[in-house]
Amino acid sequence: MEELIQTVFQDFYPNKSILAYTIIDIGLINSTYKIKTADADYILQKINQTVFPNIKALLNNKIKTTRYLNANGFFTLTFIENTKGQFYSEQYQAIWQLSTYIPSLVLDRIHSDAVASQVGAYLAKFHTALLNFPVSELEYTIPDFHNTIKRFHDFRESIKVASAERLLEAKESIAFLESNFKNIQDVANDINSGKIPLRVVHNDTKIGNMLFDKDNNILCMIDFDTIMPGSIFHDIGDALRTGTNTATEEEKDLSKVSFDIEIYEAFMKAYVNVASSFMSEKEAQNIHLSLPLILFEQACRFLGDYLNNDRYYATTYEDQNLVRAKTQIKLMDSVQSYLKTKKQFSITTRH
Ligand code: GN1
Ligand code: MG
Repeated sequence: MEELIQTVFQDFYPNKSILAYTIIDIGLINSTYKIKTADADYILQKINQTVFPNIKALLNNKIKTTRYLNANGFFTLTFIENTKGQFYSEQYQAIWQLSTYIPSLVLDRIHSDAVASQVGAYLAKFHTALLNFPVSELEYTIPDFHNTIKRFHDFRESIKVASAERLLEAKESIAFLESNFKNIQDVANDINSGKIPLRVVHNDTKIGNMLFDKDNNILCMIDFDTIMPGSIFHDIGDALRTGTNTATEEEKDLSKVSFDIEIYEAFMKAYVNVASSFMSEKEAQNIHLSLPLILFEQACRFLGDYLNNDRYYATTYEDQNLVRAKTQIKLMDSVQSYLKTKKQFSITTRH
């Protein structure tokens, strides 16, 4: 392993030697290493080419958007070129990327209203910073990534091929998804038809993809693998999916999974406060559906993968994808009960 990391790193910095490296195992898709050298630290990442077969598109999107943000004074990741002037290295039949390490902390959920407000405002500023970036310059690294309708149909297909044991284990979760599709169907169709506008969005805004300083101030978002045209609802929903859960998506004890209303309201207020300057009427009217939409979609993905015998997400034990699906379903159920009783935010768009 050490030799492998050294060889790859030398494609970028032939004259630097690695003092130490550690594996960062929080993502479910790529393999990530933190590298220490005498004068600086780096993040080396091996891209999962099964999930991202179109590496050229992925690199195009990441490099263009991070450069654009940096050029406009919006602090973000910086990718490093190798000695051939490429932003990646091909070694050991894999594609590797190197970026500068940002000293920071990673949280798995939001613990206070103050952090919720910060994350909400940050996300709206991130969207604002990309408003003038031409959507047409981005490619679809994973087609239909947040096409919730298709995710639901794929989940239904997985029911047909699942083993009898797994079907039985997943019975209640399957029934929940079947009967709740109607609640998110309209907003999902409005996204697909373009009634809700396509913008440049991150598409993987779980709290674990945000870096904080020691005082819990957000520094930047990481993991630009899925930056693509999409809806702001995808980013809002994914940040809230992880941010408002009192447990993590991995929690086996469902009694610990509940919806933190205060975190939700603080986040939304701060997001809307910044984003009302650009949101369309249709976005303003439907923003409250962001969270149930993404919870539903994520539950379809986890449960579908469970029924497909865990082909997509990394797992370390049997039934892990079922556990993940159940946390999403429990949270969606609570969110829907809350939304029924709650008067929606009244948002005046300012343009
Ligand atoms: C994956 O890239 P990573 O591991 O942060 C997934 C997301 C899911 C998330 C669930 C490319 O995120 O869409 O929301 O797992 N990324 C991809 O934890 O499928
Ligand atoms: Mg990701």
